[in-house]
Amino acid sequence: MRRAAVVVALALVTSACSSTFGFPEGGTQQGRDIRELWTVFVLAAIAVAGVVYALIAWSLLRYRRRRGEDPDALGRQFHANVPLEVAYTAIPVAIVVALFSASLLTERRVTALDPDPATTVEATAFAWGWRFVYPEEQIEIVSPPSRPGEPGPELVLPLGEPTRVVLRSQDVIHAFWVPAFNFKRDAIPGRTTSFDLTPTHLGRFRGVCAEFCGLNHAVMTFTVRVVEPEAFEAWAREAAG
Ligand SMILES: [Cu+2]
Repeated sequence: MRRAAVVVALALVTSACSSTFGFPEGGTQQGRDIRELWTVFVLAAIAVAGVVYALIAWSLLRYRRRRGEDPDALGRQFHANVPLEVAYTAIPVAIVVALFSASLLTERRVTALDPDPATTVEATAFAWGWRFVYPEEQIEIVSPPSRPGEPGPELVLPLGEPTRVVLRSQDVIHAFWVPAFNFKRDAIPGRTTSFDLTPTHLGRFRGVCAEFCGLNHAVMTFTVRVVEPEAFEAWAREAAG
């Protein structure tokens, strides 16, 4: 029985450590960073829940009314317990400070701009599509007319290298969202915002507009294709020509 419990506990702990707790793994360095922060939060939540449930169970069992006891009797009454009160104030505050600091550090890393990105894409959102311009490579990719089933334009990124995305909107508020990258950024008319994407996985990833922007919002999609850096060079030469 005890051995079975140990096996179950070990299985839970090891699966928890390798699990992403339902969060997408993150197809970029920045996305992974966010997922790791999520993992820290879930582990902290599990630890807090474990302590709370254990205390509830202990209180229920330890202070239950036993047979033959006076049903109206009160337990031992006391006023103030300074060490206990300090502990149950200081520990949650320390947890909040630690999680806040972890969030702040992650946010700084995720939003940091590489001083020397491998390439730059000027992404412009409009109702209802996207224009991706690579100024260095002299490439322009524009949405085909958006409609259901139309896959939208393709953004090509080199693997393992930071690509600077300079995001703008031409008309109303849109949002650049690639669910597999754990990343979303609003495109607000009159404002320019920049972020870096450093892909860690080859493949195609679905991108969508994540801010309701009118009739064809739902079909305002795009695809991100991550290729090896050499394949990116080859693609860029061909696309420019
Ligand atoms: Cu939209």
